[in-house]
Amino acid sequence: MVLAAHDRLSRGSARLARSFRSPLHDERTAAMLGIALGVAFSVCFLTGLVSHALQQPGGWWVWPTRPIWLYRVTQGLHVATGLASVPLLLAKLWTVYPHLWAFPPARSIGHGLERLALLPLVGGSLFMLVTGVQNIARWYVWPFNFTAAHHAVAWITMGGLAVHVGAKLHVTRRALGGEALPSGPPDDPRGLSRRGFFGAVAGAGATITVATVGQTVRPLRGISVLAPRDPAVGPQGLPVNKTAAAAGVTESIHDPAYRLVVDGRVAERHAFSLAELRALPQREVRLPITCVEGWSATGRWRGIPVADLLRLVGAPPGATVRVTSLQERSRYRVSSLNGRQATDRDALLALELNGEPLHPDHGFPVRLIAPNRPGVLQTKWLSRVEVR
Ligand code: HEM
Ligand code: HEM
Ligand SMILES: Nc1nc2c(c(=O)[nH]1)N[C@H]1C(S)=C(S)[C@@H](COP(=O)(O)O)O[C@H]1N2
Ligand SMILES: [Mo]
Repeated sequence: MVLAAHDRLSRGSARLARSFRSPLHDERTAAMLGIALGVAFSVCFLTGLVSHALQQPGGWWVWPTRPIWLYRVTQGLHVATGLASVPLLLAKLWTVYPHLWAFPPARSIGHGLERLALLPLVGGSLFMLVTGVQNIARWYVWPFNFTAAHHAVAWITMGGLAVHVGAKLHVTRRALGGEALPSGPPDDPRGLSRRGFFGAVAGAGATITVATVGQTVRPLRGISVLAPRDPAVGPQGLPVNKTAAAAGVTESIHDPAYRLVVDGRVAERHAFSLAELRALPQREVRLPITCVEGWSATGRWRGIPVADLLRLVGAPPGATVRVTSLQERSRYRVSSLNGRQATDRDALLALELNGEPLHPDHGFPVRLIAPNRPGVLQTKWLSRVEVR
């Protein structure tokens, strides 16, 4: 009886395979979409790891302060490539789904392991794209920490991908090489051709890109109708993720007793009033805010170079700096500058944006702005600068 059932399933699966005769389900299509996905996921993985490393404290990480636009490019690429992967992944899964019902499920132990690796690969890929899209749409519906889960599953997915590439290398070579494909029934002339299918997938990818990339490529903002952010919309012409009201600082930032405390390894502890800060020599720089969520926008910032302040308070050479916000509870209330970042001329304690005192939502009275860093590290509403 078991044998009879086995026989029926085998025949059923063979019949299913025969019913997918279109070239859209063949190995050449699967291999070409696979390579495109492999490249896209590698770009996402590497740029994601960069973004992760930049947010870890510790001086071991050597990331330059220049060019000032480097992180803007890597994170913009992360989100744009991830979004363009959505049609690629759907097309790939549609192409190979007849394989998923193959029976017997494993022809050998090796084949079984290869198929088991599809679980983290397919599940992980879907999870990465879904959580990524939810994150940039700021739709925080999960009970777990988004970033941590997105990061952990990235490793799992890439592990599955490595096994998959190893297992499919031979078929990929055969499918893309000059060798004749195993003879099959002729293409159905009524169906979509492979070229037409790739055209549709590429068109969907291009449409998604153009419809969203304007959140970081400003000239395209007019046509980026699906972008979560318009880089020109917000107080003083710049977007805001966390407003002063949402951060609970509307009163403390206007307190007449406000002081910016500078302490730590300094000759003497200082407490500057806003008027005293304004009286110090100022510098103006053009720098982007680059949100980890993929939007970015350039502003004209004016304030006190961190390096000047360090000299003024007698900090030792090579000192690192930790800034703290008036905001009481947030993952983003503190951030650090290593020695290289703290001595860059363009790292400012900014008091003005685009020619006006900072808007409360942009960090009034003082915020940090420094070149080539994730937006989450550009701390707003500063209360303390600690020299370490
Ligand atoms: C996110 C990335 C990827 C996903 C989710 C994915 C998913 C799948 C799935 C579910 C199958 C069907 C199961 C099977 O045939 O064993 C498959 C088959 C295949 N994949 Fe991938 N794949 C990815 C990347 C790649 C890459 C990078 C390559 C090329 C090096 C590739 C080449 C192939 C080939 C040649 C097949 C067999 C097609 C056939 O036998 O007709 N895939 N893929
Ligand atoms: C639509 C697709 C994707 C979108 C929209 C997206 C979006 C994001 C965002 C917004 C972050 C920053 C999170 C934060 O710091 O708060 C991020 C981080 C990251 N992403 Fe993606 N992502 C996508 C796909 C992928 C893929 C395919 C991979 C790898 C296979 C990947 C790997 C990572 C990694 C490793 C991080 C760093 C996490 C950390 O800082 O700990 N992402 N992604
Ligand atoms: N104290 C504090 N600073 C913060 C944040 C925050 O939530 N709290 N958000 C950060 C994030 S995620 C970004 S992208 C930038 C955005 O700066 P903007 O609102 O001036 O554009 O501020 C950063 N500074
Ligand atoms: Mo951000």
